[in-house]
Amino acid sequence: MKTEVLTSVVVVAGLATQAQAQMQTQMQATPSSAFPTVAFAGGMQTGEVAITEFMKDPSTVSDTRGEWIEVRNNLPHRVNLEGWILTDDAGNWHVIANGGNGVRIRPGRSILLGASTDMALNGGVAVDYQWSGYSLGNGADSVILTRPNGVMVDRVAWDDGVLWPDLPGRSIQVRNEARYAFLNDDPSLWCHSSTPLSPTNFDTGTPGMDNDPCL
Ligand SMILES: [Ca+2]
Ligand SMILES: [Ca+2]
Ligand SMILES: [Ca+2]
Repeated sequence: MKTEVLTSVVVVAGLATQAQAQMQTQMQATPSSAFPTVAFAGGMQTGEVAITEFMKDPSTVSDTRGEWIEVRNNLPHRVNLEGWILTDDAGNWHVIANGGNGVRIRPGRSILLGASTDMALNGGVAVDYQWSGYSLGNGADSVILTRPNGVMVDRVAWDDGVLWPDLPGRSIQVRNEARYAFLNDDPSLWCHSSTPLSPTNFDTGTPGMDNDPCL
């Protein structure tokens, strides 16, 4: 895992801002046994799970049915999100709960958290977990994933199309080589997806799969 992280950081360094170059130095200085915990503008992000794609503004279905977030397990073992908290900078929050049955992600894989698990209503997307009382703003907003003890695992905060991709009907996805909690703070490492969600839904996204290349 450690090797994979560092390799990815080196790959991305070619795209990097000065801040990322500094981050790379911090990463390499991280003790070998610990998963790297990095301080960034939004605070510490432990990064064992990372937000890798989100659909904030679906066109084919309503936002209340078609929003979703792709989250990836960057650890070499399974992670259970039950009890973790989805929140944002505006104070909205939702505790991930599944009656004690778990909301698990296999190592190196992703699951979708979203507004609806009903594929007949949500545009045909295989959402694994349905939130309530939570939504993704079409303007500036953020997604923050925290552990039950309040430790921030990842945070992604987007603007209203100034630095961030902002087209309706198209998911926003981080470069595959940058799918880590600290790198995904940089809007220049995100782009729109290009793959239609289904033969009948021309909104785009790569839910649960590697992201489309950023051209
Ligand atoms: Ca929305
Ligand atoms: Ca982040
Ligand atoms: Ca994806």
